Amino acid sequence: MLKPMTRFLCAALALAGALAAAACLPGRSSNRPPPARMPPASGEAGIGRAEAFAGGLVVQPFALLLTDFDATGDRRVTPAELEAGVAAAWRELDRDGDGSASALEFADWSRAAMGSDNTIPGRVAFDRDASGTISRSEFEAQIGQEFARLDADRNGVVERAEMVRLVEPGAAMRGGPGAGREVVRRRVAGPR
Ligand SMILES: [Ca+2]
Ligand SMILES: [Ca+2]
Ligand SMILES: [Ca+2]
Repeated sequence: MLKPMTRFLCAALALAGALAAAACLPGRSSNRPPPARMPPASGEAGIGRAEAFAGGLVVQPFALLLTDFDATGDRRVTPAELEAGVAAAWRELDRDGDGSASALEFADWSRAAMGSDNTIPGRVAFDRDASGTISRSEFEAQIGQEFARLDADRNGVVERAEMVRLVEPGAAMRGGPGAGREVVRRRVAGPR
């Protein structure tokens, strides 16, 4: 509580001007806006924490792979670049050169090329005959299917605008390995 004299002084100052009076009010130092709310501590840069996604454009893991295929650097992946890119990717994937990609080979390659070993398409999608390994023809077929899916305007070329996808707000997002998996699954689960 303010002492009587202080209250009197404040009242007098209030007549002189609101700014001076504000300096007398306990607990209110000025008309300064409240301090900006700091973001919550996120630990390891948010890795592993589910966060509300504000919505926006996301890049799919497969699109990351396609950017590797863009040999000319014009940000478009042509059928010729696709063919050469698939051949190069297969050489990297089938590390021991035995003509098929094991689960371990796929996991290592997928992490390096698409950022995660838990992507869409994943190993199960590539292994079309469910043999447990991926043959070169299975690899080529799945890559071709994904390429065609991204080529929204069906001109045979995948451009950057076809590599991003709009995601609605509120979808769960996680950082780190497997990031965005929930979102992409929701989108891919739609019409194909
Ligand atoms: Ca192999
Ligand atoms: Ca197979
Ligand atoms: Ca296109």
